[in-house]
Amino acid sequence: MDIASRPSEPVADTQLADAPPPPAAPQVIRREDYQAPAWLVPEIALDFRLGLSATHVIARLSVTRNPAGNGTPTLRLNGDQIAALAVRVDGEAVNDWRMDGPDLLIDLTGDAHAIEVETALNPAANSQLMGLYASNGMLCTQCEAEGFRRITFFPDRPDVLSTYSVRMSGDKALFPVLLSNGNCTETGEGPDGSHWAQWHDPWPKPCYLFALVAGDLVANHAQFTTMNGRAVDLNIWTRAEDKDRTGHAMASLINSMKWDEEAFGREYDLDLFNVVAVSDFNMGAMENKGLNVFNTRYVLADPETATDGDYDAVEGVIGHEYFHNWSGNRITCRDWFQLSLKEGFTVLRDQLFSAAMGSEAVKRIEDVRVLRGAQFPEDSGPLAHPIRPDSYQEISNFYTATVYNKGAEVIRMMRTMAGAETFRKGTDLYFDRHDGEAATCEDFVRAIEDGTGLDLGQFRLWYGQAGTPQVTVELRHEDGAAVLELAQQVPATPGQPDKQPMPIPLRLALFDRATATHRVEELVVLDQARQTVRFDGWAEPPVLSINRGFSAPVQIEAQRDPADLVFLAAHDDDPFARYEAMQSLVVGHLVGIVGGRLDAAAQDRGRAAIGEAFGAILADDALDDLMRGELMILPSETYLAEQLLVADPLAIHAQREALKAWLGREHGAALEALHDRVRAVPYGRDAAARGARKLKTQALIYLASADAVGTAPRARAQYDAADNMTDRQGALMVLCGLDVPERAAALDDFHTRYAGNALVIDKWFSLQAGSLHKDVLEHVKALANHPDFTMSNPNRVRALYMAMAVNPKAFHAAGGEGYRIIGEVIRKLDPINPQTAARFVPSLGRWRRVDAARGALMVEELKAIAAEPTLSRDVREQVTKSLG
Ligand code: 0A1
Ligand code: ZN
Repeated sequence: MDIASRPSEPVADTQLADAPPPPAAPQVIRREDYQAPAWLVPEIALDFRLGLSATHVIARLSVTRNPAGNGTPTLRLNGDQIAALAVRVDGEAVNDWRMDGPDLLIDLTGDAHAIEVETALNPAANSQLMGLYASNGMLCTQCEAEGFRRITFFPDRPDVLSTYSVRMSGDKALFPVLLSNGNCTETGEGPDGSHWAQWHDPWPKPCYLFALVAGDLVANHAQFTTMNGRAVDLNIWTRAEDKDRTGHAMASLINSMKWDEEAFGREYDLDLFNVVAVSDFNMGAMENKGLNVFNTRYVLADPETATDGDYDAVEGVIGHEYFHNWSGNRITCRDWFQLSLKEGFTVLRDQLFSAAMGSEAVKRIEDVRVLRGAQFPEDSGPLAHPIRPDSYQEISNFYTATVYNKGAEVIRMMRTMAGAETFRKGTDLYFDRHDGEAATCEDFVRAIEDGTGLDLGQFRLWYGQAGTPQVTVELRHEDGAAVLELAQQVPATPGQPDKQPMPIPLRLALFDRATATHRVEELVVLDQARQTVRFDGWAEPPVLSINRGFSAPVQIEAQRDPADLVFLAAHDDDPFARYEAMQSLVVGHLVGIVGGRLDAAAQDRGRAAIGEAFGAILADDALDDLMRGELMILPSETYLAEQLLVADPLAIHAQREALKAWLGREHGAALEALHDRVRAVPYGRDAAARGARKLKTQALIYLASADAVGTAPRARAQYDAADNMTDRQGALMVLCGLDVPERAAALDDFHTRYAGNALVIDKWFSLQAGSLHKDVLEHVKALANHPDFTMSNPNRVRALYMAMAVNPKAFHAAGGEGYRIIGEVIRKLDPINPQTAARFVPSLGRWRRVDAARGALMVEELKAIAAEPTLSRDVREQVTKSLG
C-alpha cells in the first residue's frame, strides 16, 4: 500500500527546545467577517476501526469548488489535536500538504477532487468529551460546535453540508451495538470476533450533527406512525440495568413527534430515530441527525429515583432535541453567530410543548424563573452579549441563557404580536423557504415578517442589543381617566454604551377594585423612549396589571401600593400576573429592608401585607395545588440581588430567611394542616398528585424555617414514608439545612439506599452543597475527598460545585473561602475539561455587584486563574472578560 505519511507536528513539539512562547493574543472571530466557504464537501465516507484507546479513521471527502467562494485553490481542513497519518488526493498519496497551526492545507488544481485523510485517536484519553470519547465502556461522539475536527480534518463550519456514509468495525463483545446517523444499510461479521455496520444518512448535514455510538447497549423499542402514515422505529438505548427507567422518555418522544405535527406541521423524515444515554456529557443532550445523544440525566426516570422536576426535565429535553430535527437540522445555521436561530426557536418550541403537556400557567412561571435566575444576571454582567453575538473567542462559551432563553423570549414576542395562528403562517414560510439551507437570524425574521405581515424593522434591535430593558410604569388618575406613562431604557453593556428604544409588547389589564374584574385588556407596544396611553371611563382609579404572561423579557419598575399587589395576588385572572404580584410584594419588602429604605413601621406594614397574601394563597379553594405551590415560592436570592446595584448577599439571605421563618410561624397551623392534607394523597403522575407533592415540601420548608427542632421529625417522617423521589429528596433537602440529629442519619440512609445509582448519588452531593446548613463549606470540602467524587464526570462536578456556586450562603461566605474553592475547581478542571471549567467563571465575574470587600476577593481569584501559565481558550476568554 502506497501510503504517504509523515510525522505529526503538534505545536508543542516544535517549541520544546525554545523558551516558552509569549501567550498568543486571543484570536477573535467576528460576525462581520463571514465569508462563504471556498470549498464544499457534497459527500463524505467515514471508516472507523474502533477501539477504546485506539481508533483509526479514514475520511474520504469529495470536494468541489464553491462558485460563491473566493476562488482560492487552497483547501483548508480544520483539525484540533489530531495528526494526519496519510493524505491522498484523487487516489494518489501526496506530500505537499502543510499544517497551519492545527489545520491541514492542500493546494488543489481542479474544481473537484477526492481527498482521503487518515487519523488515529485515543478515545479513552479524551477527557474534554469533545470529538470521539469513551464513557462507561462505550464509545460516543460530541461534535457541536467544533468537535468533528478532533476526529478528522474537515471544513468544520455549519454551512458545509454533506451526505454521510459511515462504516465502523470493532470487537463484537465490547461493541455489540454500532450506531450512526440515518439508516443502517448493511452489517456483517469480521475476523477475530469483530463485526461491522454500514450507515447512510440521506439528509445532507453539517459535521456538527455527525454522531457515532458503539457499545453494549439495549433498546427500549417503540413505533410511531407519522401524519402521512409512515412507520418510524424508535429506540432509546441504555445500559441493560437502566432500560426499565426509559418509559417516560419514550412517552415524551412519542408526544413530541405528535405535537410537532399538530403545532408546527412538522413530520419526522427518517425511518429510524435513536436516542442514546451516556453518563459523561458536557451538556444536556445533542440533536445529531437521527441519533440523539443524551446525558443520562435527561433520559432516565422512574418514581423511585426521579423527582417531578426530573420528569419535566426529561420531557422538555427529549422534546427540545426532537424539535431540532426541523429547527436546527433541516434548517441549520450559516455560522455560529446565528446559534439562536436554532436554539432560541427550539427552546420556544420545547416550552410550548411542555406547556401543552401540563399546566401552561405553571410552565410559564417556571420559564420566567429560569430567565430571571440565569439570564438577567448574564445581561447585567461583564459577559453580557446580544442573542446574536458580534464576536467570540471560543464558541462553547456562547451556549448561554441569553442565546437560548432570551432567544426564545424574543421569538415569543413576535408570536405574541402576531397572534399564535398568524405566527404559524410565518414559521410555515420559514420552514418552506429555507429547508435544506444554512440560514441566518435575518432569514428567520424576514420569513416571519412575510408570513405574518408584521413590520419587524425596529424589532430587529432585539437581536443586536444586549441588556435587559428597564421599563418604568406610572399610572395616574385624572379627569375620569387612567393615564399610563411608560418609559424604557436599555442599559449599557460591554461594547455597547448607547442603545436605541426597542419595541416592547406589554400585555396589560385594568381592574375595577369593586368587582375585582378587568374592563380593559390589551397589548400595548412600547416602541419609544416614552409613551403615554390614556384609558377613559374610569371614575375610580383602577388597579394595573402589566406585562401579563411576561409578554416581554424586561424589568418593570413601578411604585406599587402593597395593597394593590395584595389585590392582584388574590384576584388577577392571569396566573403569571398573580404570581408576579406576590413576587413584587416580597421583592419590594426585602429589597427595601436590605437597601435601608424602609423604616420599622413600613417594614411591619410590608410584612403584614405579605402575610395576608400568603394566607389567602393557602386558603384559596379555587387554586389547584401546583399553582398554589408556585405562589408560595419566594423570589430567589439571585433575583433579589439583581434588583440592587451593589448587594450584600448575606444580608439578602438573612432577610429572606427571616421572612420565611416569620411566615412559617404566622401560618404554622395552616401549613401543618396543609402538610397533613397533601401527605395523604397517593402517588400518581397526574396534576393533583404532583401538586400535592410540591406542597408537601413547600410546607416543610416554611415549618422548618420557623422551628427546626420541632419540624425535623415531620421531615424525617416524610423521608421514611416516601414512595417516590420527590418526597424523599424534598424531605432530605429540608433536613440537610438543619443542625439536627436527623440530618446525618437521613443522609447516610440515602447514600446507602442508592449506592451505585450515579444520578441519585449526584443528588446526594448537590443537596449538601446547596444546603442552608451553617457548615456547608466544611461539608463541601469533605465531599471533595469522598470516594464517590471525581473530577472526570461533569454531572458529579456540577452536583458538588455548581450547587455550591449558586448557593449564596456558601459561595459568598465571609473570608472568601467559597471563591477560593471555585477558583481552584476552575484551575484543576481546566486541563481535564475546559468547557465545563469555563462554566464556573461567570459566578466569580459578578464581583462588581457585591460589596467592595467581597468584590476584591473575587477579583483576586480571577487574577489567580489568569496567571496560570496554560489556560484553555474557554476559560481564558471568560476570565479576561470578567476582569475587563
Ligand atoms: N445543541 C445542543 C446543545 C449542545 C451544545 C454543545 C454541546 O457540546 C458539548 C453539547 C450539546 C442542544 O441545544 O441541545
Ligand atoms: Zn438546542
